[in-house]
Amino acid sequence: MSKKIEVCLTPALIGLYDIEQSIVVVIDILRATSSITYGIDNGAEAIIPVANVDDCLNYSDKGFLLAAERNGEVVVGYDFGNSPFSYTKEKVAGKTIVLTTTNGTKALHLANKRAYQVVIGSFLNLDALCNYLESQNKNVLLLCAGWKDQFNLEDTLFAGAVVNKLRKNFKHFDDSSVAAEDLYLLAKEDLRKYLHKSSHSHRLAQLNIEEDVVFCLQLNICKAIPVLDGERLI
Ligand code: 3SL
Repeated sequence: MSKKIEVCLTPALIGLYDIEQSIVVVIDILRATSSITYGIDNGAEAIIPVANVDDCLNYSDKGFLLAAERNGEVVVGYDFGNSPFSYTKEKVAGKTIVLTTTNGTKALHLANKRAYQVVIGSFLNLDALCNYLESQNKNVLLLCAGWKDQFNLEDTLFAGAVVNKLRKNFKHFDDSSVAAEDLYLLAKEDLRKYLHKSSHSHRLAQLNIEEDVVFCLQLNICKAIPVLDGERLI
């Protein structure tokens, strides 16, 4: 099979892609898919992504941790939100977390409806993810969660990093993947500096969570590749 890589630049465009036979990589670098990667790598039993804040409450009698973020902030009354620092070994090992976020969990739900398989990508697991994708005889769709259905820089940069790593083993690339790779090549010497231009960096800086951005841009500190199994990421 001559394998194809495509990049879906926002969840609003997902309907245009034929993903029944593709592995979909959901990408929300700041911060959902970075925190999910870190949590699973730190031994969380599962993370259940739900689309709405109220959906978390359906799980409130099961002894799970309930995590909810909207517009970058922890929703009042929940155990925590979307900061990677809430997904340390001490906090999540052996636990199931029910999580809802502004964009990341929404993208996961859209992908889960049709894809052959849904996995999680972040700079934290870049090499492990690329090794996995290389080893599979499947097309790949890199789905950028963006911000409220709009394009964003950080997810596109990561998509470009994946395209760049997989270039040798894949035959077909759509124009979005070529553009994402070009953007990555432009920014890769100093991703943090480049991302000072991004709207979400500004949003997070206003919330005083700059350290989360720095954390999420670390390369390959995790081996886990979270995968959706029914409603659970494991
Ligand atoms: O939208 C999301 O899924 C979040 O990652 C956004 S935030 O980084 O928590 O603001």
